[in-house]
Amino acid sequence: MELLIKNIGVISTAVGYEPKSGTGQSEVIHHKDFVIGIDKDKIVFVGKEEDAPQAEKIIDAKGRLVTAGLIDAHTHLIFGGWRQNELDMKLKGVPYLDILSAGGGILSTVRATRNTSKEELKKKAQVHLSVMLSHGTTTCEAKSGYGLDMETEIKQLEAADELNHEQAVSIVSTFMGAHAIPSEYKENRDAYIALLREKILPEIAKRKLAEFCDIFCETAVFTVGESRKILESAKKLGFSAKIHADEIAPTGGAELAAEINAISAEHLIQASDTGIKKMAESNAIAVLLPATSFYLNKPFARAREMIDAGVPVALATDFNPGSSPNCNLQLAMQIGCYKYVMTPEEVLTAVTLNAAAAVSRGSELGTVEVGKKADLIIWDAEDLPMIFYRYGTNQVDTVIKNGKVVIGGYNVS
Ligand code: IZC
Ligand code: ZN
Repeated sequence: MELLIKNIGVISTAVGYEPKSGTGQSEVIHHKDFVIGIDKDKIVFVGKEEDAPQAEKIIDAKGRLVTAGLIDAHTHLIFGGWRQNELDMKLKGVPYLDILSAGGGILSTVRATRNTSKEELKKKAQVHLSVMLSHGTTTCEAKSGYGLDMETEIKQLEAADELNHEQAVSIVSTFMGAHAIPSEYKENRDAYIALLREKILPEIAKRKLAEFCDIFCETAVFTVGESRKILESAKKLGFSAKIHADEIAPTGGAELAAEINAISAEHLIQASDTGIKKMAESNAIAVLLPATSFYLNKPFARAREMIDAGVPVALATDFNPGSSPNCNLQLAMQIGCYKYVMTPEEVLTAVTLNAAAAVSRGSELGTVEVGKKADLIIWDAEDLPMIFYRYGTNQVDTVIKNGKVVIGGYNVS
């Protein structure tokens, strides 16, 4: 065995491979005085030190908390430019969708992304990935959707694919060409939808550049009918469906997610009672984005009701230049804890096992168990509540990714 983490105060972890809902969302085990054995990229031992195999190297966790690496299941990682010019409008109360209708918002990031080379996009995203990793994110999902044409969508997805191999954070790609109607199709939205279904989606599938297909199903963006059509085409090509659903207005996105067996519906601030009930029946995961509600000064999704209804809840940053310009998942966890009134255990499940399931990685990521990938965090905290209590401060000490120390490491001998 290559590595042993010993002197751990407590290992806090969800259990298993499937997303957790209802009371299961809080079923986190707190192992006291256990060690973790790692060989290559896998966890091979969790138990008492006297039963552990010999290890070549030891990490002293100094009596602190260990959890699985965090998984950020919703980001728009690759983009050109920023949108700090919109802050003033936002403070004056100009609605997010009005900025978009006037050709700003997503469309201004589309212009910037089209005008940025793949190498520049990668350099910029690399900085964000380093920030994510230093705050404990070991896997993130990354959506395209700032190209809205074949060339730029491919440029974004290739940038994500290359970065996946060049740095420590694993990246899972989602195609989101249906993020907005591009300006050049403003008067001919059906032609853009046909382009997506007939040309761009098949090309992305052929090149295997994304596993998921997402859509901004929202008033004045894509209707439920358009979203159904696009996602049905995507499913036929082998993509799993995700939906930006009921973020700003209740359009029936949660209901659609259930109807088409989407793996997840995301945002859900305005999800209806029926939508929540149908999601629980269909096992769709609710990926909630508390930092976005905070930043846009919007209501918070009804996380408690979703959990109680039996919907598995994941939390993510929604990192993007418009509605969530922050890629620190700890902050989203803390806002989720306070504003959704989720317990530390429920939030831990939301950013580990349920987030893993939301990106189809539940069998290999998201818990501290033998057989899972050795993606682990040693926290500068003695227990799980501490992470939530000391909000706004990065409490990550050491990050281990695929069995290798990638942040910290002064305590290895
Ligand atoms: O760039 O504004 N909500 N898409 C849907 C976003 C936010 C990203 C953006
Ligand atoms: Zn989003």
